[in-house]
Amino acid sequence: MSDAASETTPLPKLVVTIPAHNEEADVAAVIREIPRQIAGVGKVEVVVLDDGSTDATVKVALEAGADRVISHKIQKGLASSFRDAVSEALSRDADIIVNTDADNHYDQSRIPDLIQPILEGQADITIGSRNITELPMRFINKWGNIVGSSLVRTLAGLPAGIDVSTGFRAYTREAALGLHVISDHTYTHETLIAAMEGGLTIVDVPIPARVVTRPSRLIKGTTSHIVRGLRVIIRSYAIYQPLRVFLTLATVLIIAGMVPMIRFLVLFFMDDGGGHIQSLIAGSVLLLVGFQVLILSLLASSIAWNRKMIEEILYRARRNDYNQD
Ligand SMILES: Nc1nc2c(ncn2[C@@H]2O[C@H](COP(=O)(O)OP(=O)(O)OP(=O)(O)O)[C@@H](O)[C@H]2O)c(=O)[nH]1
Ligand SMILES: [Mg+2]
Repeated sequence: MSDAASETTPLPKLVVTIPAHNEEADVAAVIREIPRQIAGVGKVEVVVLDDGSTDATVKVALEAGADRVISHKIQKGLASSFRDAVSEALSRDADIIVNTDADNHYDQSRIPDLIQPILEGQADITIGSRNITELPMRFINKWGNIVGSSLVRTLAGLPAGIDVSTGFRAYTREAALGLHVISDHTYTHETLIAAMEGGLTIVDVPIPARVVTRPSRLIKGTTSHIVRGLRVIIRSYAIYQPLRVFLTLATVLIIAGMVPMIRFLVLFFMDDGGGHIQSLIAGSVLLLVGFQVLILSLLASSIAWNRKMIEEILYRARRNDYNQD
């Protein structure tokens, strides 16, 4: 690049965000491992989102060199912290945002690899996919991840192999401006479904993760984790792909209703109209419910159109807010 060109186009700024809830033992190592000089990047800053920690997370993070620590007085949850992290990074003029966890699970020295496709203009979002099948993770974490990942991948049409629940990701400023997380538990699945719907380019960057032995801050119990995970996935689909979800359901119900109905009609005409009232009832109920779901799919899709317009307005409002100097 010529001198004149480098003067006119400053190198992008990277802000690394770290959500943390009671992470005094590991957060310092994470912060220290973040490279502060990266080829192709002008400046690197670190922002920690302390979510009502009751230990020394804040003090330890500041001592380890965090540029800013934002504290929630009470624990608001990971998704809410992620929203605040993105806002803070945008208002610090980040061109690229990397999110990582505070438990030393991810290898921060690989951040340059994670952001490379973004620097090259090849990606809007990159996903640092872990070596899930080889990692000795908690049973529920591992299988929840494998099942949840393949479910979300297939339904959303994500590239094969992407680790849907990894916290190690990078976003361009534009992608971050368009992210609106609604869930309160976790943001990982929802952001990917929304990004695919928005036509963003998601690139997979396989980066092996380390084994973590400390108890999860996120998973309180197996059942509650499964229920919450399923709720997030179902809700995301109902919100982002309503026509697909409700039309599929309506088709299944209508087909299931037509089988007993046809049986009833055939027997009605062959036997001169006697009996088979059960088939008539079952068929009618299924068909009725099926057609109601069909109407619901139209309603849901018009609500989705509204949501898209609201998101467009939100995106423009945020762009105006954050891009002002
Ligand atoms: N802000 C905030 N951060 C949280 C909360 N719960 C967990 N975290 C942080 O989110 C990150 C992920 O939490 P973990 O406890 O590592 O979750 P995990 O069960 O190990 O899940 P994986 O790391 O994806 O395998 C860590 O940096 C936590 O400190 C929360 O309620 N609020
Ligand atoms: Mg973890």
